[in-house]
Amino acid sequence: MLSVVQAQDQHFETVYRLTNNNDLEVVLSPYGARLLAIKVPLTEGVRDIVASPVDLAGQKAARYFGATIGPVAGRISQSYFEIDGEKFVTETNNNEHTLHSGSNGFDNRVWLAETYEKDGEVGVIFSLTHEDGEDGFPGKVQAKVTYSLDNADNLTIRYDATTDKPTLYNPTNHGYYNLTGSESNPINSHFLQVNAKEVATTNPDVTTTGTKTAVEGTKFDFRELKTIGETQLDDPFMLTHEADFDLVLVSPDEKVRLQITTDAPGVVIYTTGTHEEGTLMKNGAMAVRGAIAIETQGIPGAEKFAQYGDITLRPEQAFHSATTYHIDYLQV
Ligand code: G6D
Repeated sequence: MLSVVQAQDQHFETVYRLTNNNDLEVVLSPYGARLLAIKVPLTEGVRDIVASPVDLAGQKAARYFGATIGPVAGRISQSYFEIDGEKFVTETNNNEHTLHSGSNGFDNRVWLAETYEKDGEVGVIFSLTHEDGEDGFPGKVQAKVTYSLDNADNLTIRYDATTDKPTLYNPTNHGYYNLTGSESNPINSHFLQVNAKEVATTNPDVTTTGTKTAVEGTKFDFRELKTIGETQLDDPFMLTHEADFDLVLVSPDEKVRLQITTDAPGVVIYTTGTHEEGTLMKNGAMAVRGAIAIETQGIPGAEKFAQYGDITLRPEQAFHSATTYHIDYLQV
């Protein structure tokens, strides 16, 4: 039955459980306005496709699993940006760059939460005020992240924000997935399709160069559904938005499809490596390549390179973006 409830969880303290008429369940935390679980009701049992550390302490240690990232996702190279000729300096926390807005980013905040139910959907509205100058970002930003679940098995995340001064705003959800239901299985046999003809070219330190690389003939060519194999990704795909979905991830047994549609210009896809290996997760210890992060967003580096778009937010504007995760699953 379609419902949203606040509950106390032994591992994650306060959580919000969204359930629809098909018994699909989404679990959220106010810490980082974070996606903790998507529990898919397969015939053989419930399969949780979201990779997450086993408890809140693990989430705080690992930082980004399922979290809302912001005000600016990705790397701000050299930890500075300019707006209207004024220079702003942000925290250096990754080589000489700012990753995911620094140590005090959206993922590391406790958001206010308000549940709602309306015709055909239930959800949680997370809100946060990011004060002028906090972590180096100008403007008092009123940020909202709304998760909603409907009876057609769509989880939608909506991002809304306003500012009282020109600033940067490029949020994402840093969801990690393993559609087998256990992060101790490498994701190599998952199938992936990404409707993108180009990626933003990256440097060895994963900052972007300002150029684009055609995917044709490269490891980035996922224009047709195929297995991920040993492909390592930590790259921004530039979505074409030409098909009725932008990307899809399919489980090795083909019982679960995660079909994603977004109005964001791009998606950073990151296959985990050794630095997550061994993390104690809900469903076992993290294997190398035990999950894949899918982060719809503006193209990282846009604050430096106009050819990547514009992530400036001005007082006369309001930021709106939405990403829908449609979960298809076999119940036969
Ligand atoms: C690594 O480069 C990657 C990032 O893209 C990712 O978000 C992070 O690990 C979790 O720094």
